[in-house]
Formats: sequence, C-alpha cells, structure tokens
Amino acid sequence: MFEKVLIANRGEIAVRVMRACRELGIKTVAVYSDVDRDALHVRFADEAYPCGPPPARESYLVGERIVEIAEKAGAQAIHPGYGFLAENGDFADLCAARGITFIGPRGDVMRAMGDKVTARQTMEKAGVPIVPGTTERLSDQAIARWVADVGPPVMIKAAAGGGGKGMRLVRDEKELAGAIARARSEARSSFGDDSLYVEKFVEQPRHIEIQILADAHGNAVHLFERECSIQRRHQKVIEEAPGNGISPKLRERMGEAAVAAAQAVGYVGAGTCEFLVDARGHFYFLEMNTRVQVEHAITEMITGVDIVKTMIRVAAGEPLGLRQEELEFRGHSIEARIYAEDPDQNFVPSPGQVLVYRPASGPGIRVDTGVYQGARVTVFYDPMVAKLVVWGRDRGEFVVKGIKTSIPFHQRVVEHPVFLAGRYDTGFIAEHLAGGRGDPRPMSDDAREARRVAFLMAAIAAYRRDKQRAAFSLGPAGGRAESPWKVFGRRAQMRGVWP
Ligand code: MV4
Repeated sequence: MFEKVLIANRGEIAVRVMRACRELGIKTVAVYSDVDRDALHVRFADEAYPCGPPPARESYLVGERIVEIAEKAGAQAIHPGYGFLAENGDFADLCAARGITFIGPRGDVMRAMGDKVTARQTMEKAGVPIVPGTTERLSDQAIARWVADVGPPVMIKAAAGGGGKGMRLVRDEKELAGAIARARSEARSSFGDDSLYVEKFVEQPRHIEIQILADAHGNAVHLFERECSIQRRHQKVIEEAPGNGISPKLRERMGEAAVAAAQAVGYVGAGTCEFLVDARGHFYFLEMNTRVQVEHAITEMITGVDIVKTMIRVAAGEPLGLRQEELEFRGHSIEARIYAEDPDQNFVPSPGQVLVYRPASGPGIRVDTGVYQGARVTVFYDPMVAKLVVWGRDRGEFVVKGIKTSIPFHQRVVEHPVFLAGRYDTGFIAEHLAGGRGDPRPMSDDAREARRVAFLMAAIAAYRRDKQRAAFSLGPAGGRAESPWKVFGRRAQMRGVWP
C-alpha cells in the first residue's frame, strides 16, 4: 500500500479522498493555488504545497508541476478527484513515466472513452447497446445522407464532447445544415476537434448510470444504478440511488452491460457507464466517466462499499475483494448539490465569505463539504460548496427541508408532486419549474403569484403527506408515523454566502 498520496484537487472531493487515505493509514499531500491557502483541503492534509496562481490553468491543471510536487514530497501516487486532471490521459501517462501511480485507469483507456466515437465503437464490439446512430466521424454530406435515411429527430454530437457540450437537436431536416455548422464550430473552439457523429434522438429520456469497480486482476463488479435526470443546463442538481422504476431485471441487464464495458477496455479503478433509458425501458450507452463522480456517495450509502478507498486499494494492486453475488443495496439515498448560486437571480454565482455554516447531521445524513464557517468562496472554481447526502428506508420517507440558502431550488424540486411520484425524466426542470430553464426574462407578476400559489399548495400537500404518511408512502415498506428526515432535515442550514 502507498505510504503517501498527493491529492491533485481542492474542495469537497479533496477532503473526501484525504479521509479515505487517513482511514487506510496513508499520509496526504495537498496542493493549493494562491487563493486556496486557507481552504479546507489544505487544513485537512498532512502537508501542503503551493501550485500556482488562482486560475486553474496556471495551478491545478499544470500536470508537470503537480508531478514535481509529488516527487519532492515523496508521494507514490496521485489521486486526481474529479474535474481538473481526472480524465486527462496524457497526465496519467506523465505520472506513469515518472514512476508515480495515477489512481485511475490507464491513459489510453481514458483517451478511448474520452473520444465518444471510439467509445461507441468499443461498446458496440463489447455487445453493449449504444444509442442508434453512427460509429464514424462524418462529413457534412455523410451526416445529411444518414439523416435523410433514418429521418429526424436526431442529435448531432461532437466526438470530443460529452456532458452536453457541442450537441444539437434537429427535429426538422430544414434545420440540419445550420445545426451541423454550429456544432462543428462549437466543437472546434471548445475542443480543438470538430469531428461529429449522429444519433437518433431518444425522447423523454432518463439518465441512469451504473457505478463499476475493477481491479488489475480482471475482476469487475457493478454497484447498481444512480438516477441523475434532475439536471439544469447539463448540471446535475439532485441524484438518487437506486433509480426510479428500475426493475430487478433491467438493473441486472444494465449492470452486466456496464461490467462488460469495463472488461472490454481493461478498466482499473472506479468508473461510471451513463445510459439513456427511454419510456419503454430500453437502455442505450451514452458515455463512460473514467473518474470518481460527485454523486458516488449515494451509492456508498445504499451499498456500504467505500468507493474511494476501493479505488486507492486497486491502484496499489490489491484485488477487489468483492463478488457480484454478495453485493446488495438497502434503502434509498438522495443527494442535493449545494451551489454558491442564487436560484432567484437566475443562478448567478454568489462568491464571498460563509458567515454561518450549520450542516445537517444525524443518522442517515452525510454532508461532504469543501468549506467551513468563515471560509471564502471565490469565482475561480466550480461553485459547488457542499453535498447533502441522505439515506432512508424508502423514498417516500424522504423530505429535505430547511436548507436555507443556496437552495430553495432543491426544495421546489423535492416538494413537486412529479418528483415525489418518482415519475420524471431529463425534462423535469424545464417542464415543471418556472425559471428553471434559466430564462433571462424576468417573471411577470402574474406568473410569480401563480408560482407562489403553487408553492403554497405543494407545501400544504407536503404537510398533509406528513400527517397521513401511510396513505402517501411511496416506497415498498410503508412509512412510519413521524419521518426522521423532517427533524434532521430542518437543521440543515447554510446561510449567507455574502459578497
Ligand atoms: C441525448 C439525448 C437524447 N437523445 N442523446 C445530454 C448530456 C449528454 N451526456 C447527452 N445528453 C443527451 N443526449 C440522444 N441521442 C438527451 C440528452 C439530454 C440529457 C441527458 C441526460 C441528462 C439530462 C439531459 C438533458 C437534456 C438532454
């Protein structure tokens, strides 16, 4: 096992990885930019080294400098967290060339999955169902021919893209030429690679992803699914595990597909296969994330498996020590991502000092955070400051209340009848939450009043649900008379990220 690991990240995930290291008896090394001198991850580490000026391009993304720090500090491995260098195959190669273990899959595996066309080819070969479409980079003419052949609606996607960037929906062939041109130029400027491919558009899809774990000895397992359909502009807002309405049979088939995907590429570490699931319950591979994800914690809550410790162990060459047959999940977990953004002002960033920080706590509640009372939130990095992760016996028991700041938005989501019923797809926010589209036009007074009335009704409905829990219990077990979530949830407050 490693004696010392460098964590090439900041915020809640750096703290999360350091906690795993500590539990494994490993010393931790932090790196920090000039604005992060007093950040939580620096306080949490055994040692810390500056890595450059505030912009990530000049600090957290400078692979060569990070490796030099690891060498100087005597770290045998680097954990990249998520974002920054986490899915950079060249950085993994650089680590390997310098004799440092990159905690994650090999560089060539990351590059193969990072290129969506190569990923689709690989998955098709492995027998994993992909979204119907092309598995080649196409010229404008070839795209036009394919669309003329199968007919709209289609999605034009960038091979170098992912996560919704450089993506265009075409519902009418008349829009095709313009969509291709825009997709190409966006891909060229965002990724320096304008190759495109086409997929059939999947209507009202749900985003279901499977967590996998694999070791260097050929063992691979899946840890069931997460549902991440509640997104705003391709940013996840709320995630759940298990997914809603996923039958044991579908779960098994998706899990087997994800394990086959991992084995096809010789994957080592923690990874996630993203699928779209359509209204008929057909599933299609979308992309593979070759890192630990923000939402890994909800899977940890329902399975009891520590994903971060496992990825460190397998990077050190240890066998997985988990067999698929012995894995099971219990209860239901939901994560709310707390962003330093004002949902009532079109989600503008809200940097400043955290004046009051009172996280929820208690049985079944986990808060992973990168801040503390008195910490400063800057505009330089991702605005996610904390994750509220909760566990309950079933989904009907679950009410999150009293998150006073960053997210009245979460309350609007979790109190919505469609959310409570678990019958939503990726269009939920746009369809059901006024202003959720990030509409730049201010709401009319009438619309605001209508929404106030809607909230009141939702609040009353929620109150009635609490009163008549048995009648409203949505999960299999039937609820208790009093929900613990109400009590603990109300304690969750994070007030005043003031400019
Ligand atoms: C799609 C799709 C429908 N059909 N592809 C968005 C992010 C990127 N990972 C893929 N995305 C989508 N690809 C086809 N062929 C719908 C989406 C999509 C979406 C997917 C998951 C979660 C939220 C979403 C919101 C809008 C669109």
